[in-house]
Amino acid sequence: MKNKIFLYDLSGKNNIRFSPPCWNVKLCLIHNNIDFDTIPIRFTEKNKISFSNQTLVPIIKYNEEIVSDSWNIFVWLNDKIKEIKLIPNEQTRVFSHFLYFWTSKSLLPLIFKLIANDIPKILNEEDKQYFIKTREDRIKMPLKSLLSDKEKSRKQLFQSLITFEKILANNRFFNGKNLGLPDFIFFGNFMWAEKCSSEDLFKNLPNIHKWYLNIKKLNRL
Ligand SMILES: N[C@@H](CCC(=O)N[C@@H](CS)C(=O)NCC(=O)O)C(=O)O
Repeated sequence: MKNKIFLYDLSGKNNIRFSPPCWNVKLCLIHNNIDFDTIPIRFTEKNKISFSNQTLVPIIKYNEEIVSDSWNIFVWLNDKIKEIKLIPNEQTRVFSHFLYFWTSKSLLPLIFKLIANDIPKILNEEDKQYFIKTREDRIKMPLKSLLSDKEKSRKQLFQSLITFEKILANNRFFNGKNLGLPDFIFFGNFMWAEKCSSEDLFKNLPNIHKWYLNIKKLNRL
């Protein structure tokens, strides 16, 4: 890459970075030694990203090119920087795309139930109000009502992660021997929980815990 990539990254109080898809993209960039800078944006700073004609992060800006949505960003990186072989074959593309949907539609909502009430603590006042309002509209109930169901949510999370726990019994990474796109897509969800909450997502999931710590250590995170 001749020039630097800019990544618009969700930020909370004290510059804390906690967005799952932003972490997925950052891990990919860091692991592949790609030169980038992040531009912090708070929930209520939509004006800063209006150039992208949508309202969510991550967004990549490279010269005049603008790419939003983590999956589109991975595909763009794969096409742009051939040397990193991010999507080396059709199987990786399909499995990774499955994981992109599964993590955002199944895993993320489960983790959300466990950490939703911790997230406002890392936001400034304006963002806190925005977050609570938009998320309560989305789940159609008060965030606080999730607190009484935590034990049930922990069991649901364990049940959905057990398949992935088993895969890691025989494979170092979801990508096989080496860290790759399926791992990047899985990783940010756990980093999100770590940044926002003290909830332990790895209870009785030693392989996933080891995988997570290993990735952090390998990439000095
Ligand atoms: N499918 C999208 C999801 C993007 C997304 O939901 N981003 C959240 C942060 S995790 C966001 O920008 N939220 C802003 C808001 O809710 O106003 C991706 O993978 O990039």
